[in-house]
Amino acid sequence: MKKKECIAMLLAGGEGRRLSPLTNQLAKPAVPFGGHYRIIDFPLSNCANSDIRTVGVLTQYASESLHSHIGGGEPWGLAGQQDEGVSLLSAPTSDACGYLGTADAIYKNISFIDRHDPEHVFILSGDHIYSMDYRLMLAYHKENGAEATISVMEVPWAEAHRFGIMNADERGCIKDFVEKPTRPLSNLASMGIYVFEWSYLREHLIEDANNPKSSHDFGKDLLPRMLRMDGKLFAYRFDGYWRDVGTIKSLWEAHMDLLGGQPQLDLKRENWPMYSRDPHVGSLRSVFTSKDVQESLAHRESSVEGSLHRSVIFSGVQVGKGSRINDSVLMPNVTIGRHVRISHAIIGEGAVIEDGAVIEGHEDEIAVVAPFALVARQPFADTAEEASLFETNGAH
Ligand code: ADQ
Ligand code: ADP
Repeated sequence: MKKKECIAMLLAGGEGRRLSPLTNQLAKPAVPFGGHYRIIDFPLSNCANSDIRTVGVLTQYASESLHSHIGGGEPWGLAGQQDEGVSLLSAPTSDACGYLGTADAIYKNISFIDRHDPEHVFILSGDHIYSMDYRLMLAYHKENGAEATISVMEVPWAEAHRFGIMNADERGCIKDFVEKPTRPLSNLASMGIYVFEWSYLREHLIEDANNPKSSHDFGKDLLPRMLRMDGKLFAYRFDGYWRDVGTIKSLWEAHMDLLGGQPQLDLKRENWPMYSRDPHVGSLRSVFTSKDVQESLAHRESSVEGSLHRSVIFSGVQVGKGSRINDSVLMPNVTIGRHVRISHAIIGEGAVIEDGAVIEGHEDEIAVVAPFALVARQPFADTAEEASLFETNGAH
């Protein structure tokens, strides 16, 4: 096999407990997003658009949900030649512990990477919503002669403790890095997107695997170790849209970012097509104002007889007469009866909401209905508070 400039390894095995109940039976990267897509479509489309044609997808938790979505990678144009395309790399079943951490997942696939003999390897995460041209990051990495480059952005200080946080000098050279610090010393956050010189990463993966004290995680173990050993690590500043949608609130917010006349997140960028399992062109209608539908995005294969305001509707959804859906996300095949009121909520795939039911969250506490749950009308719920109580008990 001829030497490749770079390949990508896409980490998609995390359990996504904070997205529960949406992830009760789905891997986080397989959670539906944006009326037509699943979260993993974002990094896969980025690979296709950045001309990275060899992608290993590391799956573990609920791996079938990802395997059936990705298949051979044809929809992303990543099926190609024999040494190209998407390879699904599950934790070996012979190994009872599976992948012990993100670094261990890559360590256990060293032979896969070696077969492609790349100069550089991208390590990507399967649960981020963003469009990024990885070629620009690779060019920056090469210009600096870096051994590792981490994609970064400034995050609000209040959020900094959720990320890997670093300091870099004016040239971008990283001086220190702490994973999820309780008291962050900067707000320059790792986006969990890395490119490494393969021979350098390989050496560190092997040493990490032999360290019984390590938790085998990129952020907790590998990156701090590389810095201790004077590695040449650089920060690549990204200034586009990027969201880690690891929580219900952030998943809801990212959906709201799709709405309005000039959405923060535009899925229809001319030179950056989004791909998914089913063909997508023209599958979504964005409606800014009509009598009953305002600032919403709805799949063409959905039927809405009630009213929508600032909501995202996936395929197969039905909304009955007299129902009002505000600031909400209705995932595929949700059925909503008549005279239902839903606001600030995410309704999981296949759920059924019966006539007259009320599901009301608010901005600080988004209501969630589990996939395939049945929510009946609450017999005595006269106030929104009682209704949301019922919702919490009945549908989680
Ligand atoms: P986290 O988001 O907490 O922090 P983590 O839970 O390690 O990262 O998940 C990273 C990716 O790896 C996810 O896509 C997840 O699905 C996958 N993954 C987790 N465990 C896995 C396993 N055993 N096998 C395969 N895949 C697995 C990371 C960085 C931070 C950075 C944030 C940005 O560690 O430094 O700030 O991402 O979101
Ligand atoms: P046009 O853009 O000419 O109206 P399309 O069928 O391409 O025709 O799109 C119809 C609407 O659907 C557009 O207004 C656009 O906002 C939305 N849309 C189309 N494709 C996508 C997509 N991939 N992601 C999000 N929205 C899309």
